[in-house]
Amino acid sequence: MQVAVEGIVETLRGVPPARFQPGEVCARLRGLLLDPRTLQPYLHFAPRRYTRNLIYRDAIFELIALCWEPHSQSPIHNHSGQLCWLSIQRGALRLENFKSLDGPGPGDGIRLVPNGGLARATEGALDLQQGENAIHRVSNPFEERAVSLHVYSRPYDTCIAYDPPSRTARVMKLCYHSIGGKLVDDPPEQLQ
Ligand code: 2CO
Ligand code: FE2
Repeated sequence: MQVAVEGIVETLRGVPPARFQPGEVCARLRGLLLDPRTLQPYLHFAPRRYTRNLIYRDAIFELIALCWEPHSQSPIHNHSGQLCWLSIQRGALRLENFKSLDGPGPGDGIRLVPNGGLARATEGALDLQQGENAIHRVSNPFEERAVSLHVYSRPYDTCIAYDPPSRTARVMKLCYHSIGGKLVDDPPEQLQ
């Protein structure tokens, strides 16, 4: 069954803050397919990169639609101390998890090793990042555009981005490409 974007916002707002935890939220997102007509206002693509489009935010969670052009990718980054649910709504994405041998950083001399994932996750797939050491990269190495819906609790304005060749881990600011369906005046450039 397809659900309107407004419906999932209301569903998530109805979760008591203390129960905004993996089990409760996974139960609401598992198998979720949004009505594409209601998602459309939040879909803004940009050449060669992914965009972050804010649908809803309060003190407990934010709901974001990410739009992935073919051959775009996120940096390798963390979700430390935060819960991150990712639900694929269109197309396919590669999900790669990593583990740091040297703590989360930021800093130098940080070695990462692969820690599982999915080479090709498709429509309806649900992923959860949790724990102090959640580090991952999401990419669209395929030939079709992809859209994913993300729930972050709590909302998240910075993360740590990792560069394995130089073993560095740096704080990175996260920006929205659109808010409530409206493009921001100065869309961010920093995402790959
Ligand atoms: N966390 C990244 C971001 O919000 C996207 S990868 O999926 O969690 O830009
Ligand atoms: Fe992420």
